[in-house]
Amino acid sequence: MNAELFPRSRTEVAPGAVHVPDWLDAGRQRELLEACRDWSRPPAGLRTVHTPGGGTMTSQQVCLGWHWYPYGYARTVVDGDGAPVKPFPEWLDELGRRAVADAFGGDDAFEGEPTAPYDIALINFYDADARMGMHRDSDEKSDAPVVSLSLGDTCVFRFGNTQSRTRPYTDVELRSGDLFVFGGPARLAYHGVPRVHPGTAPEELGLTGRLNVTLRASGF
Ligand SMILES: O=C(O)CCC(=O)C(=O)O
Repeated sequence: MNAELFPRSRTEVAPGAVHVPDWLDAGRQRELLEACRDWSRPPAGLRTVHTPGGGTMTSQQVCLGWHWYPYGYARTVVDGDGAPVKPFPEWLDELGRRAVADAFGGDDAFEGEPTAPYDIALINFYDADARMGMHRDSDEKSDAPVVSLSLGDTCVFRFGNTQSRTRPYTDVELRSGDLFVFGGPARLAYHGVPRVHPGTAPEELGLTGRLNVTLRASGF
């Protein structure tokens, strides 16, 4: 039995930032995982990202639509094998728009969002030791909300403020199938993943580790 003593519900973590637990059912999670496995294969597959300051990101990444590198976007994997970035499928745009509608449904401040189609996906894979430091998603021109989907292991997702990497922030537990959307006044908030809880993925999913898919609109 998997019943929660205190069922999780939609929560507005900050103005414009919404957590929707269990947004993807088990079947949809499996489909998205299979797609992530395909996208991870070379060419333009899963890669380790190095920052200009000499750092190495502990999560591994693959991109669709536009290739993100620190700190910009390109049409080819300029910091990897040089291959053209994989195409962004239309169904991911539909998924992104549905996610925004479900997260902000009935919220007048988000009436009409997003203004641009989703055309970028960043897929991050976290093993047990991987983390992501506090950062802002600020390399896009569009201010359409960022849509984040989680698969596999549970993580601590730290959602902060637009001014600094430090407090105030809120730690949210993101589990497999959860949706997190941030737009409007929260679009440029600092956020990160300080911790992954290994071995917490749903057994039937068949994933060791955590995958996060963020959908963004480039506005390019
Ligand atoms: O893994 C996550 O939940 C966050 C990913 C993230 O912050 C990013 O892709 O910019």
